[in-house]
Amino acid sequence: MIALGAGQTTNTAFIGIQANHGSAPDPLDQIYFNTIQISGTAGVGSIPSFGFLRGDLTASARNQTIDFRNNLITNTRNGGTGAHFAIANNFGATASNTGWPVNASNFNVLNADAATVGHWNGNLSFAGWKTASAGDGSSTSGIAVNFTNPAIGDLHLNMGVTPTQIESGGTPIESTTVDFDQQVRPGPVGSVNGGAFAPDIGADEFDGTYLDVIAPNIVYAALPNTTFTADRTLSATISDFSGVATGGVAPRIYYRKNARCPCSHGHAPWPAARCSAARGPAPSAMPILLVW
Ligand SMILES: [Ca+2]
Ligand SMILES: [Ca+2]
Repeated sequence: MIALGAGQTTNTAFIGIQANHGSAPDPLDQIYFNTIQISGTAGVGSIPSFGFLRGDLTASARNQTIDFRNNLITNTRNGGTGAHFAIANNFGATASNTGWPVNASNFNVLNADAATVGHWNGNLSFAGWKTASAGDGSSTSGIAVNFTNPAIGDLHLNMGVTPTQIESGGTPIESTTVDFDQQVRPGPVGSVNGGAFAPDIGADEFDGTYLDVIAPNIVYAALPNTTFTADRTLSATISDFSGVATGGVAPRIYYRKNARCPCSHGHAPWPAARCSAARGPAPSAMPILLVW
């Protein structure tokens, strides 16, 4: 947990984590599961601040290899004329993808002003950052984060049961099996709010409520046209990051038969059929068996 800048009005380059070293060959920086908050208001001056920066703030680029995952950054600093970034690649130098391959950064929370989420040869929005860095496709930005007591650097999460992408939003990393509190990842043990199936983002594994923003994957072969009127079967495989429901809330398909109208103009509605529980290795991959 890294908390910088609270109550600091000076014109200072607050940097949560800075990868500014170099050697030959360039090293690999593996940066996982950090919670970083940069806050406060600069009274004057143009010096920027960063949650994470690769570079040394000179015109010489640093190009060590970056592996930056499962980090939670909130940069709320303001004031002065400098920008305040969540993440940056070589501020003040020409940035490149040398040492920053596709998805070098991913599964992070990158909170900062919407116009300065990232810096890669210019100030970038979250969308711009993802394009420039060719990464962070599974990251998020601009989400609510409530810490227990940020004024004293206690960045444990205090989210109640409000659904959040922080819960189970990380990706497993074999070398890191516990959190800041030595609680098991994914977890913690005794979680009751429906998450804990993947690591949480940041330093604090917590019992949050998962916010499902990733659509399920549905694979099926479309039925060909036919003149036969016998019952037909459609099989589908459905998978979802958070699992697939079974029983009374299992997926169902709506279908049309005998030219029923898919509208509400007094015609019979589309009938529906629920997937057959008999065929599936639910919940991760459950075929649908439909008969009509
Ligand atoms: Ca959790
Ligand atoms: Ca914890």
